[in-house]
Amino acid sequence: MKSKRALITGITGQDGSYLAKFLLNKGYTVFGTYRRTSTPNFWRLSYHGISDQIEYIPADLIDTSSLTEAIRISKPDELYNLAAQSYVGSSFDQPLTSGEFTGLAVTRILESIRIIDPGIKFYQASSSEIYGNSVNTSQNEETPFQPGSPYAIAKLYGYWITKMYRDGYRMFAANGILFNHESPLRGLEFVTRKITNAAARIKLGLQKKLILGNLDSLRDWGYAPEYVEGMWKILQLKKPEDFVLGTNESHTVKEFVENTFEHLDLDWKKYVKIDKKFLRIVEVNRLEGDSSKAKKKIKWNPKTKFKKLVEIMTDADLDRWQRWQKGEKFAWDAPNYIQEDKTLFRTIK
Ligand code: NAP
Ligand code: F7E
Repeated sequence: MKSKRALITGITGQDGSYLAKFLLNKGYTVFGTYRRTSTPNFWRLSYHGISDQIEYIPADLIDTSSLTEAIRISKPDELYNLAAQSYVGSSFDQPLTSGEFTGLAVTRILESIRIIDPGIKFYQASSSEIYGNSVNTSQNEETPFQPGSPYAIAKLYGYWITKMYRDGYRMFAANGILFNHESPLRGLEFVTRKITNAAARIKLGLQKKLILGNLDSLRDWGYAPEYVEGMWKILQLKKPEDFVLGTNESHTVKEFVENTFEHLDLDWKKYVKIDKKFLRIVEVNRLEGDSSKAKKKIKWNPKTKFKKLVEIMTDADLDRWQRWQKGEKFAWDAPNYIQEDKTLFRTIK
């Protein structure tokens, strides 16, 4: 039987790399777009040991012809649109490119699919951020949206345009409304990895303190490899539908800090400081994903609980810094990362 073909935008990111690995294991031919950067950033694909199994296509979300060309060359059965400016914090600093990459680019891809081959199945990486400060304690597919950041507003545009192409052009276009999902491959600016990376360094005497913003916000944190399986399951249905993927549990940032430091036998209160520069212009206080629909219709049921997730991430960062101390060379992001507390972010006046 001919192997299926998948095109992943954002293959160099956390989810892109896990999804590529998952699809390769299923026998897919995997194509991935990457954008030109001054320094190579394929470390996640190297981590999985799959960098030589991908067919790479250069493309940028602002460049329509490059996206069209990617679809024309790869002739995918399934297209997973994971590329985006994905950091909520940066969307306040760069609201316009966030709108371009995270919002308008979805239409660029959908239009290219419509013109080249409307039979391609399309997955849109939507986000729990579109719920914003919801009055509901947990959110499902019926919960009203009230996005609070340029990122969330752009994602909501992406959500609606995906639905519009599904309804209007009868295309297989589906939104996965994913709640936070993390892993040792998470970007260093996101709070979970910022905490586990800093705590590992503190444990080894490489860092003295960890500076954070709002410790009270509640998030529903799951384990990324389980979420990419959910993306695939959404595209295996006969008819396109939108799904919430989350763990149905929420925890505060403070709990994440406590669990991480406790796992390393450290007293977090000695090391964690608060600086208002890390407070969001608009904060989303509580998100918790009710994924009953996904459980029922696509048999998606995340197994990794909060405490286990903290341990996986903390152990991975500790291990990497220990290997680094021994002079081992391996593909990794942390040694080249900037000191975030020296960055002048846009702040609340
Ligand atoms: P990520 O690690 O930040 O990866 C984002 C990817 O997008 C990277 O490959 C990045 O390329 C690419 N990209 C950014 N701007 C681009 C541009 N202008 N042209 C081409 N590629 C561009 O994000 P992630 O955590 O894997 O998330 C994947 C998707 O799911 C994103 O759309 C995100 O918004 C969404 N999402 C994530 C979560 C979560 O908790 N992880 C939850 C809900 C939704 P570079 O490597 O070159 O930067
Ligand atoms: O913030 C608080 C911050 O940046 C989580 C993305 O994948 O999930 C992610 O968005 C919480 C917020 O993720 C710091 O204020 C405190 O309340 O890790 P985060 P996010 O904004 O939830 C959604 C679903 C996505 O779609 C996004 O793509 O942590 N927080 N102190 C901090 N956050 C950061 N980054 N840094 C701090 O120092």
